[in-house]
Amino acid sequence: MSRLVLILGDQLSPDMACLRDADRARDTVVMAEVRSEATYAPHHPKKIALIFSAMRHFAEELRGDGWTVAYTRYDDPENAGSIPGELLRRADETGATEVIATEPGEWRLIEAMRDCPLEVKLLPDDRFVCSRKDFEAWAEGRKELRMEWFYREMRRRTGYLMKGDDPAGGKWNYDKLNRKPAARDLLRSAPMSFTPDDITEEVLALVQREFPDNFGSLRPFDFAVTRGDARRALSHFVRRLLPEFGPYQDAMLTGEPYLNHALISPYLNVGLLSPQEVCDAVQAAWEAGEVPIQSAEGFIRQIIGWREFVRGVYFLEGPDYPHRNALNHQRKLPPLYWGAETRMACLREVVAQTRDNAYAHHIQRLMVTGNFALIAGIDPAEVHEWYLSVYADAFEWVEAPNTVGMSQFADGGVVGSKPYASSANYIDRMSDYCTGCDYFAEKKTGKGACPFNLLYWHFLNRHRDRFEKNHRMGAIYASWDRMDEARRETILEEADDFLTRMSRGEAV
Ligand code: FAD
Ligand code: DLZ
Ligand code: SF4
Repeated sequence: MSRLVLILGDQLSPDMACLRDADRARDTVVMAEVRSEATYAPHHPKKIALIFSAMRHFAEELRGDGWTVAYTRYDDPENAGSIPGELLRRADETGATEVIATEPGEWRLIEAMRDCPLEVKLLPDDRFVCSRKDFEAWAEGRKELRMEWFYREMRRRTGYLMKGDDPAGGKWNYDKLNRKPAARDLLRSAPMSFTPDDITEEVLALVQREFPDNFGSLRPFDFAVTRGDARRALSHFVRRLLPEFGPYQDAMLTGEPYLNHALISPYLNVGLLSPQEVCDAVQAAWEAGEVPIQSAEGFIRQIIGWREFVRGVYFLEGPDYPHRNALNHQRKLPPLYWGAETRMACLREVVAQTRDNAYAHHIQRLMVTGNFALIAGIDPAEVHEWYLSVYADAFEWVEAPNTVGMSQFADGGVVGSKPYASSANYIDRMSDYCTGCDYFAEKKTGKGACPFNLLYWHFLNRHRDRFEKNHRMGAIYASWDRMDEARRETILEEADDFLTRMSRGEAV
């Protein structure tokens, strides 16, 4: 009896577990562009185009490898509109009763697969360095889950940047060397960009027609949509940008969305690149003396450390994780996140880049949009939906721990030991945003005071009970207490006034 083999839009790897388990002579691969996946969040048009185009290219590749592929396009009149619906339709057509699938990266879809009336065999997704089972074993009995310890274990396990049992260069982590602001450099390469082929042009027309109101610019569209092109993007990054990645990974510059970043997360997350091939390329460049240790280490840590760690946390914590709200933040996400006018230059710049490119780098996401939402007390569910929608690399297993956990502290401290809350000081040091702003980074109160300065103390004051005992935050509360009372009152009143005006819909 023939079986159905499900490939989702973020499972575009030739070595998927479900393909290894299937028989290309008699089984049918099912791929479907469906309404339920395209609308569970108001995805950026570039994200939908990337996924649909990469799916269509991958289906062609599978056919070339001898697979029978039943592919449903978004505008097919027979389209059932959901993944289980499409499986049922294809089961009727082929007579198959059994489905082989690889576990989806989102609880919502895992549950939908479990409820599917067909017999579904769900295989573990083994495209990661650390399996779900291994992460559970690592986490077992630990009072706190800290990325740094997990990362060291992954270094030992994979052997990346190791000299025997010791870290190459003598240190596990070179972050202290990696915090330089960037200067403008006309010679810095941009990430590699790709001209749409006929398949992509057809998808772009479809996305334009079907999703005209989604936030974000569809064109220019220059993402890679095949493995070959994603690999070209990776080697371009390793040769041209990685050597200076380390020192400048936290820097932000107006009009320069990418700096030394790789722009490979969309390719990794849909399956066009594997974490191992990315790390192998970095290791090889380091061994050849083309990349200094602080850049190689800074980058490999993101892949085998953070990326694997957040996935482990997402599955360990369970389906309620994305809905947590440990700080009980209830304020609505202000329209400035969807492009409405704001006087804050940093937010204006990061939101505009996000709208244009479906991309912002880590520090922009964490210390500008994330930091502001945290200190302004925005409902983390709304923040989560925004991040899940607007970035081309956003899939819940990786987005939710970064947003709900790292950035909003809504998980109560599972991902991070302290909240990423900061005043204007950090943004002013690491970027040039403040020079073009209506507010003044160095002004703490009064006309023109930067809202980050006001909201920072407002946040700390509101959550004193929770954070004052945190050993990494005691000194901050001590400096708050040293301020004279009138000044503290002024800060809190001005912060309240700002929040009221923002919630009223004023352009702040
Ligand atoms: P580089 O800076 O060049 O880093 C290299 C790679 O390391 C990335 O491609 C990515 O695969 C990995 N990486 C780095 N940091 C992380 C991290 N914290 N978690 C997981 N992987 C990491 N990343 C996503 O892939 N999808 C998301 O939906 C996502 N949402 C985020 C939301 C918030 C609030 C924050 C603070 C971070 C989020 N990140 C997310 C992590 C990080 O911002 C992106 O992975 C990174 O910006 C991708 O750009 P790049 O490929 O140029 O990365
Ligand atoms: C994100 C996405 C979108 C926009 N569209 C589809 C689709 O039409 N068909 C599909 O198979 N997958 C799509 N995806 C990716 C899924 O949402 C993703 O597999 C789950 O969120 C699990 O990570
Ligand atoms: Fe952002 Fe404040 Fe700097 Fe303006 S002054 S760019 S609001 S940090």
